[in-house]
Amino acid sequence: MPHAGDLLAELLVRHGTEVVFGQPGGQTAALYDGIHRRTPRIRHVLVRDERSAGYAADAYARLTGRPGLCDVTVGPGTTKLADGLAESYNASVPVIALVGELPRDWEVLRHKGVGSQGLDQVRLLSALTKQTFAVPSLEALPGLVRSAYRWATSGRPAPVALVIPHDVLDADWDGAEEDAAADERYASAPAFRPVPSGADIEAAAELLRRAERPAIVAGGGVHGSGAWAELEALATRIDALVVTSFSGKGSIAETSPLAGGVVNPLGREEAVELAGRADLLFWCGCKVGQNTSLNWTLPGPEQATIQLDLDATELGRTFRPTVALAGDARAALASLRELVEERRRPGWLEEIERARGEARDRRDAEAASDAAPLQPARVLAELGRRLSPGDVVVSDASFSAGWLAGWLDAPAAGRSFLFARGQGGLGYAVPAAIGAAAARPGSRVVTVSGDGGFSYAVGELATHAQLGLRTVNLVLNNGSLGWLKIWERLFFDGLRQSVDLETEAVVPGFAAAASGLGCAGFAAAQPDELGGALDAAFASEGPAVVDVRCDPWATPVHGYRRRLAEGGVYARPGTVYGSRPWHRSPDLPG
Ligand SMILES: Cc1ncc(C[n+]2csc(CCOP(=O)(O)OP(=O)(O)O)c2C)c(N)n1
Ligand SMILES: [Mg+2]
Repeated sequence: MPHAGDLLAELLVRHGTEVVFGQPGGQTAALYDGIHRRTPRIRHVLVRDERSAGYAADAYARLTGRPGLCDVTVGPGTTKLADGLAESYNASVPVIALVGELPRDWEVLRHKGVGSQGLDQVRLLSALTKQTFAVPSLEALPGLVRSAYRWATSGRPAPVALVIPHDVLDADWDGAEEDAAADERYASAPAFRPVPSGADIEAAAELLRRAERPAIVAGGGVHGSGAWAELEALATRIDALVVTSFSGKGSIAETSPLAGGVVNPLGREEAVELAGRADLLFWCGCKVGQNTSLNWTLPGPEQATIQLDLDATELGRTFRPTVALAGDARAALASLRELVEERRRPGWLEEIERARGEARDRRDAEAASDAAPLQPARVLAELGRRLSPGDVVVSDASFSAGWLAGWLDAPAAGRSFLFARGQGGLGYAVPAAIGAAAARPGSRVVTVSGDGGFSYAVGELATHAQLGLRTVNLVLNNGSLGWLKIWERLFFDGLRQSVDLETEAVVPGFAAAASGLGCAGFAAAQPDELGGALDAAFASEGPAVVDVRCDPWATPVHGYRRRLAEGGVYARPGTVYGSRPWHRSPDLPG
């Protein structure tokens, strides 16, 4: 007799889901049975930690636009999933979590504190999702699965959780065809593409016509909307600079003369410089968070702004845009392109070209370093030479994001870089690579992590090996929590408390760990060892790890570089937001 696990798996298949990432428990075994019977229409990927299931689902969703599916068992499975859901929620990524629960008649035991593994999962998950549904019965299951896809993909994409009691998932299902019906409209995000009002579009077009130094700040929403061609067409028509958030990297090919790179305190210098000089900043599918706004200093009070977001509640959050556009990026950019006449801005183009050239020269000089331990700039430049079109690059949190943003160009428009910018949690890259590989089966996936971040996720190398993934996992190993080491030194008078990850006697070796877990492992301590280690890793059939010994004081954060060069001791930074007033962006003159 088929059971609710069959019904659930069938509903997933009918919604276009082809893979689910997770770790089983007794409460969810029926789902595994349902998936097993439908393989290869749908398959299950076993990860070593539920945190990884969330990150893998997140990466899969970012690369495909379809909801990423993950499953966990009741209690400890759910608490470990929190990291992934938080990342997806804050980065607006559609994910659906299937969560095991105690049987319904054990509820009373949970409340008494004796129902094994029970906790208030709905309350916990509600803080981490746009919507959490407790499934009360088998009869309610189909409607709530359809609702999960609907909530995940319509409006602002986000994670959704379905909490399914053990007895509901084990219950017999009569196999009625109509139960498994799906609404394919919600199989990928965005389910709908709302168009901003004609008057708002015209007002935005007028600003774009008049701007002398227009700049577009492209966020993850450009990728989510698939608005690459429309963005480039508009930018090219008016000679607009295009800078991006980390999540928006690749909104435009960074080889384009209009591309300024990632604007962020650890992004590209020219992006920061040029964005500050624009007379019009057009924020496009970007939530204008702390980092992309350079600690809320962008937009400046004298800069006119257009803000475009699918989620209207984002508009005007930290400043009042001159023009606000509520709608889909692709639709809005296409309309603007139609309305705005072609106009060259030679002075602005020259400024862009000069800033790009000067910053590139400085980066090239740093990348040419022969120092040992190695400069991460050199490592990234060497990595870049080995990447092929179609490769996916996944960054861990910490400095790796800045090294990637600065020293690797997005070679073409499209999403080929993934950053954990929702939460910035360490340990994202290696698990996310599992989801990236599922989303892009033919592609090589490259991860870049620090040794601290990599340590969170070492166990997942066994998953890479078991699946035979074509991954190259680069560890920028500075023997420490480098970010915090620098922070303590600068802001706490040279402090060095709990930031070192090794002693003279004990130095973790990630190449050896990799080979112990079924991957190829390579190490480079000297500049002349680096090329060979990378070549060997790229030539590997299966997953490889390259452990590179790096300068512990190297940092991509502009402010730290300056302070380290000055060698001073600084006041504790405290918070900056409270001191920045909410302001109204002006109109352009004339
Ligand atoms: C889960 C988590 N814990 C703590 C932090 C705070 N944090 C930010 S950067 C960092 C250091 C990370 O070290 P590593 O991965 O080796 O990178 P490095 O700074 O050395 O380049 C820490 C602890 C975080 N971002 N995420
Ligand atoms: Mg480190």
